[in-house]
Amino acid sequence: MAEATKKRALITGITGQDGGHLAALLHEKGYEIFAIIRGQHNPRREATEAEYPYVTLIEADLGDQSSLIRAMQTAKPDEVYNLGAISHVGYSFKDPMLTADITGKGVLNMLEAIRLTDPENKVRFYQASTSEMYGGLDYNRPEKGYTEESAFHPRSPYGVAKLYGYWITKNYRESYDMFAVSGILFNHEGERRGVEFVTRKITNAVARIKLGLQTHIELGDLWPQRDWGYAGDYVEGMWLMLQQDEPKDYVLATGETHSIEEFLTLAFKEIGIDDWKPYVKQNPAFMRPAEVDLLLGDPTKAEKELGWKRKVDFPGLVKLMVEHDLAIESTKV
Ligand code: NAP
Ligand code: F7E
Repeated sequence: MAEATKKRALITGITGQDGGHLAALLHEKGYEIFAIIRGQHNPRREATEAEYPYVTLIEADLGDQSSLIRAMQTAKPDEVYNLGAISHVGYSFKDPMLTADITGKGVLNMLEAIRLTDPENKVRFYQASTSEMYGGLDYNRPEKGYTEESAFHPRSPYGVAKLYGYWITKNYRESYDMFAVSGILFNHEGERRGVEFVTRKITNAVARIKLGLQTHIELGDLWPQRDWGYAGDYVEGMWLMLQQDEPKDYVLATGETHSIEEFLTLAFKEIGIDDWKPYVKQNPAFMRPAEVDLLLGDPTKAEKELGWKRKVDFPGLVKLMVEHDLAIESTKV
């Protein structure tokens, strides 16, 4: 892309999993990339600067609207991707107020910052909405999976806060004619996933068990089922949503669902262990006051209208994560 026509993007959540994948994708596409980073000494700053040297970091916080206005004035973006959030469902029960402030009201702070700095209404806005808004209960679950039309029933302070973010995004689209959309994304994982999430916790432990660095893993409930895809595929879908003629919301999912037990089976097989049970202990500390039993998404609309389709399947996802963690952990032996 020629320098003069370079598109500009502002990302929130650059230090997280999706922020990293998205920055890499937008860089490949020739964007000039800006991202907000919070805190006076963010422990992930150095690694972020090393991995994404082409990203300009701006100090700002989703809880501080004036800092978001300044970030908009500095970045002058064509597109804003709001990926920042308190994103851990279990943690949201421990800090529900912070979750409401950042995951919920943070979306409004960002939308207002855009409105105040973009009088011509040109900026396109992506909101990281989530399958956690559906809640995974039997009564509202269509057989082929949740769609953009399904009813919501969030089961955690995180899900409730995200539902606010979803509705305020829709409201700004309808009220102010903003190009503001939600991607309703089902779980997506990969080598950049935080170890506090169950897939990476498992693949990291499996690698360490193989290398003799750990004897077992402690987990909560093993029966919940998730529609797990690869994060690299999902950021492509986010970008596609902002390239359309019309602002619309889309579900991104694989259309398959698997239990944590199935994930354990495949992950342990990667290191030659057929029976994972002796290596797994259940610990109630990792159970939640209310659980989301089963998530399954129907990505038909995104496939038809965006031409989006996930490339990595479930066994491929587990394999790439275990291989990545074996490579990282083997440097510690
Ligand atoms: P993640 O790895 O947990 O990253 C969350 C990001 O939010 C981090 O960069 C974090 O920065 C930032 N953040 C937290 N508090 C903030 C604040 N007050 N101000 C500014 N930034 C703040 O999450 P992810 O997996 O990449 O997910 C990206 C987004 O998609 C999130 O909104 C998540 O809720 C949503 N989502 C994720 C999935 C999934 O399966 N991954 C599915 C659906 C929706 P610090 O380093 O400063 O903490
Ligand atoms: O839990 C169970 C846990 O924390 C998955 C976020 O990105 O995806 C993610 O939310 C399942 C749950 O992801 C442990 O109870 C058992 O049933 O990996 P998770 P999540 O809650 O599905 C959605 C779509 C988002 O939007 C969120 O931001 O695994 N589980 N034992 C455990 N979970 C964790 N974390 N740790 C355990 O030890």
